[in-house]
Amino acid sequence: MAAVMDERIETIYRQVTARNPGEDEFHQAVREVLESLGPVLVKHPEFVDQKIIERVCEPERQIIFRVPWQDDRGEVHINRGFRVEFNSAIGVYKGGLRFHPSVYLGIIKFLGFEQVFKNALTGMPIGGAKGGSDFDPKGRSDNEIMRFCQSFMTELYRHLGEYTDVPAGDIGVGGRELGYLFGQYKRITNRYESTVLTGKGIAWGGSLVRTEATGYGAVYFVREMLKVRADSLEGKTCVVSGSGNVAIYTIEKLHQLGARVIACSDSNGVVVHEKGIDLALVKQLKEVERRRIAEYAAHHKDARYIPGGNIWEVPCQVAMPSATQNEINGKDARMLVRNGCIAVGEGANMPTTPDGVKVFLDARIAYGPGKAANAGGVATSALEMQQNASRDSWSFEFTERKLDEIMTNIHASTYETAEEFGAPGNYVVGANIAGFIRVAKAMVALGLV
Ligand code: NDP
Ligand code: 2IT
Repeated sequence: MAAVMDERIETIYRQVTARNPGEDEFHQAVREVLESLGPVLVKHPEFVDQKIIERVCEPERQIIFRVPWQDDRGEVHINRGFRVEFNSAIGVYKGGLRFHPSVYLGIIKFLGFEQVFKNALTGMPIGGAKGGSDFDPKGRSDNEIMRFCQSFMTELYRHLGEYTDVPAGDIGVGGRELGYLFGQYKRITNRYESTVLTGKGIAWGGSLVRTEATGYGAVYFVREMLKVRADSLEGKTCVVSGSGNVAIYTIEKLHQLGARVIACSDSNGVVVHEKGIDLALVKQLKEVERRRIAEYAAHHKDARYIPGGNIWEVPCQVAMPSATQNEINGKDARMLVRNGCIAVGEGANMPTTPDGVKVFLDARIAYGPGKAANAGGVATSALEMQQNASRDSWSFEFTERKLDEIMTNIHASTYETAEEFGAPGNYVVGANIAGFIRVAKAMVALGLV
């Protein structure tokens, strides 16, 4: 990554950090984008005149609200809810909801900021937003999850709309939660507007392939990066962190394309299974029974569970971080490269720390940053919106083909943009610039709003 930021951009960055104190992840995400933008300002002085960078760093609207709910024993709990509507220059606010105890404004803002450029890369008409709560769903009963979702939506509903803001899932929010959220939205508004959410169940307006989309898309992106290097996923040894939605469908597509995934994880530990991860078992444990990945080893005598283990110590050729932010640091990145890793595709958002990113770029391995590599999820959300708008539903094959095309296009545009701006092979620069330019041009066209 460029060691020196353009002086003008450095000043903007300092203003952003001063204005948003204590929001480390937001600062990190902003810095990473801003570091790429120097050459863009040279080509587009109108972006300087219109203060596009300053504007793009300030969310259009930030909503913070109280979420009171009662657990099964009758105890009252108070959580905090967020929706940060970051940018609507190219379309309605779009982005997921995260329920995790680590959530605070800085996390939601980093995710919303990333989402702006990611959504732009898809080529679809979607602006950027993110929301969520510091609610911890772990160990909660179905009824507790339902009551929490109902309380959360009781405030959030007034901010949503097919032409305003359309959330989806993220960590801790999947099909079950979206169902409860929509149930409450429908009850309050007396309108069957399933167009206000994506990632919906197939029975109530959802799209086939949305569940698989982020993982499948990330693997397509890696496939494309390897293709440029006259290589393929066939026979590659892979590790995939996490064991949630993105991890599961990353593993599925890697296996379909002839690779072998030998490790996955959760926040408690790592499972290593040299023969290849038994995905049917992971799905049963995680999607059906909602258990911990530790239980995997009880079903396979030749698998190892390492409590508190570091998945990046498992030698692999392809690494796909699919859990959370900053899960790969500089040391992990060096270990991956030393152990022969040739490609990293980020299913998670900002999973690699800045020093880790530098290691990958310096080593010139194929490194696909999250805002490009994991855009398949939100792109398929946009496909779901298209189907809802035309009251149509497409087949699995047709929708998957569209997802594949979108990911192939994102790869091509980030690759070409990196070349055009003098950083061949650097998908960080390619993604940041391609995403930014699309949003910036729209912002100029819409005037000072
Ligand atoms: P899930 O809730 O389905 O799964 C999350 C997985 O990551 C779990 O295995 C979880 O383990 C692990 N994890 C979460 N937080 C931490 C943490 N702080 N430390 C260690 N492990 C952690 O979420 P998703 O699969 O949907 O999301 C995974 C990543 O992908 C996130 O970064 C998300 O922003 C990103 N993403 C998701 C998209 C989607 O469509 N769902 C789209 C694009 C990106 P545990 O159970 O122990 O918490
Ligand atoms: O980070 C992401 O792109 C998501 N969680 C998906 C957002 C969406 O609106 O589908």
